[in-house]
Amino acid sequence: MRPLMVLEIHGLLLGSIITTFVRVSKGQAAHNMPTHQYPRSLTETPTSPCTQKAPESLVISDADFQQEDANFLSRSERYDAAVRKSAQMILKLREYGISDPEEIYAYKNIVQGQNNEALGLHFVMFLPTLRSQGDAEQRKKWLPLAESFKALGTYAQTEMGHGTFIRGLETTATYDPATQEFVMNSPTISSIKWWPGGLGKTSNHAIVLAQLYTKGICHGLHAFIVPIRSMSTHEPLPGIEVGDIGPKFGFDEVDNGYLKMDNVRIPRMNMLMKYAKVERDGTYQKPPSAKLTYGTMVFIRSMIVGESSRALSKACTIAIRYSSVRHQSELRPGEPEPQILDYQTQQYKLFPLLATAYAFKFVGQYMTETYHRITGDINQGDFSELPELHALSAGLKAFTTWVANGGIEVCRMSCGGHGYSRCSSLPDIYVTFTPTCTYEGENTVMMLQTARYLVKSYRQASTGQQLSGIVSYLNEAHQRLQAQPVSSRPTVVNISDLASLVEAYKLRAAKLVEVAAKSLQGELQKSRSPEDAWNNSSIDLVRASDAHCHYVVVKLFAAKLGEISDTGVHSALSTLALLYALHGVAQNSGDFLQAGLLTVPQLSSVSQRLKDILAQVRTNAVALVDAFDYRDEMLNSVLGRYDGNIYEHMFEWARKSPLNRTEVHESYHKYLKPLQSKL
Ligand SMILES: Cc1cc2nc3c(=O)[nH]c(=O)nc-3n(C[C@H](O)[C@H](O)[C@H](O)COP(=O)(O)OP(=O)(O)OC[C@H]3O[C@@H](n4cnc5c(N)ncnc54)[C@H](O)[C@@H]3O)c2cc1C
Ligand SMILES: *[C@@H]1O[C@H](CO)[C@@H](O)[C@H](O)[C@H]1NC(C)=O
Ligand SMILES: *[C@@H]1O[C@H](CO)[C@@H](O)[C@H](O)[C@H]1NC(C)=O
Ligand SMILES: *[C@@H]1O[C@H](CO)[C@@H](O)[C@H](O)[C@H]1NC(C)=O
Ligand SMILES: CC(=O)N[C@H]1CO[C@H](CO)[C@@H](O)[C@@H]1O
Repeated sequence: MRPLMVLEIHGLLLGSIITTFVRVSKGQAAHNMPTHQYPRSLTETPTSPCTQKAPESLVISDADFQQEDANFLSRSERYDAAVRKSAQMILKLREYGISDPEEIYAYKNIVQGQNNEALGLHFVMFLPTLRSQGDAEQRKKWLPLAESFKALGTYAQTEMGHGTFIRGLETTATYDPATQEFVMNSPTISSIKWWPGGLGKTSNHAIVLAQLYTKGICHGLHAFIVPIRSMSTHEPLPGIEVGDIGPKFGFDEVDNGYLKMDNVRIPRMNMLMKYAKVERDGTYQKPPSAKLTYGTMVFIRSMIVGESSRALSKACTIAIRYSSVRHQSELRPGEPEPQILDYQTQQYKLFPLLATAYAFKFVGQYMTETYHRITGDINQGDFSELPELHALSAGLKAFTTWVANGGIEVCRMSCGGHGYSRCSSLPDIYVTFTPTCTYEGENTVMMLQTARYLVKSYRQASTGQQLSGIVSYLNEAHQRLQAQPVSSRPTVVNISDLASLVEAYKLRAAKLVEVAAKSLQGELQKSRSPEDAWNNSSIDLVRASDAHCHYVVVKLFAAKLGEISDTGVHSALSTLALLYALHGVAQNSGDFLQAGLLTVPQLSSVSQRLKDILAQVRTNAVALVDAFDYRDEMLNSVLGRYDGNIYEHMFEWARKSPLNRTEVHESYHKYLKPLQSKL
């Protein structure tokens, strides 16, 4: 029996049933991939009919993906290994006929583990942008080149001096009718493209965002396909200065790059012209609607929500498994050291995060489903739900990445010193995940976008307009909040009842949207301009978005419970949902108190209830992380091993450190010995 099993025999069957539930309910389409049964021994864990883990098994059993530990490689070696894996992965995708973007995304995640992929941007930005913004002729020319990886591409938007505010980008594309070419320029240092993944060394093409000038007029940002390296020799082309931006917090294996262009001429047909056009003589045609480019953005943001759940559930798996193997200190004098998971404080750190990881999993599923539904509508020419989807994806991207980002670090610290070792995998998970708070829309800016939608909806509700979709609660809440002044309103929340808690989160969101809208209104009256008023209300606006997203997450978690028929699973996940909701109340009690949704005496009941729930979750904690179903090969964490046999493997891992290659390091001879002889 595995050591972890000896300590944790509760609830293993439950774990596998939950796995089944989560897998089945996400309706994961793995139809293109051959399925394999997991080679698990019956004595270790009960098998369930649905533990068919197609992509994982494909990758893990594949000798081509076996490799040395990236922790012991230099940055250049890590980049090299990442390119090799990407190249192999492409051949495999071909072999298995995987072409659906979501399936590619899933497969990529498994191949790369905690790290990134050298050709990531080619898949998530270059190809989708060619598909969505190229006209028929351009797609005919570029897609075969990109799909055969002759054209290796990235997406170069950010500049050294300009990120969030893309209208401020300085790169220019000036049309020259004499040669029917665009002349691309990076006019200043701050205009140098900076950050794009794969730009430094990997790509030979970049989709470059630049200010379009034709006939002396600037028409704003447009996308251009710029060849940056020779397709035969991979040497940079004339006028192009391209390279790697240097080491970062993480992303060691990725060549985030810079690009400076000096009078680089590209053919007219290299401007992506599905919507806006420049004719031969330089006449400019405007795009019909700016909304059309939202699709890719929404898709990527909904994928990032899934990323939040994945990163946090990995961190929880590692920390909770480790906490049940690790024994430390004394609780009762003279008795053996308890498992650290049996300290109430340890449970308080980890179990709410476990609940959060489940919550985000369901949010991710919901986002993907919603994206598909609304994309269907958009293809039918119905854009009505787009503003809501846009606001929702922006807010939930920010909400889930912020929470997961903080949560991963809590998991790491909860593992004590060993959590700081790279063998835990926690540092890697953190540094790889944390830029999701920044890229694809900086989180604060995303929250403010969601707030704009909320305030607009609030104003519509207060003029009696009926809202639809997720914000429709603003109608109801408006009437309710109007009807009763705070002081006389009875406490609405029953802290033992999830439905009542969902209701409380809703009213808290409504209240904070109201506060933000009123603050904005107040500022408008004394401000010089709406923009100044906006700036002066932005703390309240972000709080409102945060509360709105929190409500959506609690609501989706509660709704998910309705889909569960197995009573054991239902009870376990209901407990987690209650934990998630109550923990949020405790952490934001000020809001709930202020809105009159909670009384001061109730606060101590919330604390007591939370403690009861922690003890309840303890029984199933390991099973609940097992249910996330990460194979050891995917976690790549000594602390998070399925068998719990950590100490032996930690020693084995440390021995592999390159510093141990020789018994005596050369620095001894070079510096220490001479020093000793001098003193
Ligand atoms: C690992 C990584 C990979 C990347 N990959 C790519 C890529 O492939 N291609 C690419 O083009 N770019 C890429 N980027 C760049 C990334 O998209 C930008 O960093 C991001 O858009 C944020 O812009 P910024 O860096 O200018 O931050 P800034 O906008 O300068 O943000 C700094 C601070 O200012 C605040 N702020 C900015 N505007 C506002 C506002 N309107 N209201 C309130 N506060 C505001 C922010 O909240 C933040 O706190 C990558 C970045 C990283 C870290
Ligand atoms: C609170 O909710 C619980 C669980 O749904 C229920 O058993 C209890 O009766 C409720 N209490 C009140 C006062 O409504
Ligand atoms: C914004 O708020 C600050 C601080 O409260 C205040 O000094 C300033 O006058 C406000 N600005 C505007 C334009 O209202
Ligand atoms: C935005 O608001 C803050 C706080 O009120 C103020 O200090 C700042 O000057 C404002 N920014 C601008 C650009 O006016
Ligand atoms: C003493 C010891 O275990 N040394 C090991 C240090 O690491 C190298 C690999 O980098 C091993 O080959 C040594 O055996």
